[in-house]
Amino acid sequence: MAKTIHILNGPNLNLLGKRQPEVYGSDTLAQVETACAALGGTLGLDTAFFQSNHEGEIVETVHRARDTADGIIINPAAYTHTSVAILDALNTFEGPVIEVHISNVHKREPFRQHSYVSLRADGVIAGLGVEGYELALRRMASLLA
Ligand code: CA2
Repeated sequence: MAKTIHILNGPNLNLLGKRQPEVYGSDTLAQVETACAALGGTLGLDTAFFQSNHEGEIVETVHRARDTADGIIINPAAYTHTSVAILDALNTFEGPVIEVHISNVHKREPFRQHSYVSLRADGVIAGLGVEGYELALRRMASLLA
């Protein structure tokens, strides 16, 4: 049976492609979702894509993933740098977790250089644009093979 990967996106990523293209590129989140679904198909992975501007909703999505997902790819956006709640939720998930950032957070403001989620993530991709989601999916395929 195909494995299922949940791809979770945090606050403001619904604006991807519509604002700040110099930082985040010009692809929309809907285009990223379509590209991930297409690549997932070739890798034998089902993908389920989520975005929320609310911390508690992301926590609850991780809880649901405990029973429905084999792996999680997460771009927690600003909650990366603030959310012990999302870290705690991810710590209850048993499969692989890959953290993705579109921008190179290490080249940006000091507050972006700490990630609570990295304390749980099995891998982190930053600064490779939206391609980072597809690279994370390829890594998931190897991890779950
Ligand atoms: O580089 C990333 O992917 C980030 O997770 C994006 C977050 C930021 O807070 C993190 O430090 C790094 C911001 C997401 C906001 O997304 C927007 C996209 C387009 C226009 C405006 C905001």
